Amino acid sequence: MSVADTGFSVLSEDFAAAPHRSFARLREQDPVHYEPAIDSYFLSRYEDVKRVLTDHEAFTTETLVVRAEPVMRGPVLAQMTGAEHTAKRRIVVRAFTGPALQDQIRAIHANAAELLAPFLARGRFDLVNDFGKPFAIHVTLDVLGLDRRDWQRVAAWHSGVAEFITSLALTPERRRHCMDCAEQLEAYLLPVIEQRRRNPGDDLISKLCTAEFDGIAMSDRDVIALIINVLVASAEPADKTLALLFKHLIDHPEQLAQVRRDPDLLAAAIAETLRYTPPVQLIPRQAEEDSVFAGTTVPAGATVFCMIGAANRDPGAFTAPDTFDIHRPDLGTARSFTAAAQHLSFGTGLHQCVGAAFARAEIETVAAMLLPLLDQVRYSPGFRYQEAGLYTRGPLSLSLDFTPVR
Ligand code: 2IO
Repeated sequence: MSVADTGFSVLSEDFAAAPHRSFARLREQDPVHYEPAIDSYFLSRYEDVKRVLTDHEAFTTETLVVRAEPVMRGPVLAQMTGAEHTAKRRIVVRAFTGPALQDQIRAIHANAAELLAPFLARGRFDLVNDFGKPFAIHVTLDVLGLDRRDWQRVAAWHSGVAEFITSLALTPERRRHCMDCAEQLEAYLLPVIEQRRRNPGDDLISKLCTAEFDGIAMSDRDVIALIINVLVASAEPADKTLALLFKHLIDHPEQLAQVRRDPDLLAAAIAETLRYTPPVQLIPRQAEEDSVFAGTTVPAGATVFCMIGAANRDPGAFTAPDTFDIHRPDLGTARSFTAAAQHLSFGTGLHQCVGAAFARAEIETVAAMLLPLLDQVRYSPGFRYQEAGLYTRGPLSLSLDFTPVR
């Protein structure tokens, strides 16, 4: 079925208000949805999405040349293949696992404590804007080894870069704004890179500057692209995931009580939040050959968007998929942050998220710290819940009241 048949569009206000309401209809009646205004196909079935993300011959990340490279200022990990991909991916994985991750957990703690302090005695804060967004940027700056005092500038440049990557259509004015942000971010990073090449520390930028591939150090352009890659991938989904976790727990008081009693359940609550409401809703690929899905041909050269939110709610993959349940037997919590994850919120295949273990540690650490402090946590009086975003999606704000800490 096409747009002409149903009038349905992924670009409509209706869909933007609550995408999950259309997921079942898309999977059942329009599983290869074509969107003429942006000449792209939207796949919503679990098996189809999984096929696109694991058939690296038929579906490539070539789409990132236009969807990301202009603002990343060079190639990101997801664009690479073969030996270069293996080597550079390993450098980044090493910076987000093992002993490096232990250092990061300390930084996560310190940042969370500092940012939360001013709100504790007030008994009210906006988990997205007062806390989550600055927290995500602060943690990312620490990981990269950038100056935390620059956080507001970096946050502003980051939103421009993220807007470029996560927009399905951009006006020339917005595109110019995003490019300006990317250019300013690049100008800010260049002298830092020069300094780290001379005097490396143990931060990620230094590791990128000193690493060799084929006996040759990476160029400034390559280092910049990987820094912006890490910046966007770490900062953009973090506040959304944290706020969605708290929203779901507040909306399911019995599950909140269970997590409070047994913080070991937090990992399951985070995994279920990622499955139920993935902060990254779309993953783009380019079809390299004609491919048939459910009887419909996606032509070679087409842009294909994998609808992660719809795939994660496919009844073929999860029982009672529209129910938030941290105890669901088909979740597989331990696997949920690895290559064996059943949900597709970190993607799957060769380019599966390198930061999955870091993401879990980040959200688990901050949630474990927040829960005991936010006694009687509830929505503030008059608060109206709103989500935004088709590509990355999360609460615009989450104003919470709790018993003031004295
Ligand atoms: C940054 C979209 C938040 C990635 C992207 C150009 C590449 C890649 C992703 C995720 C999440 C961001 N794509 N991370 O979907 O590195």
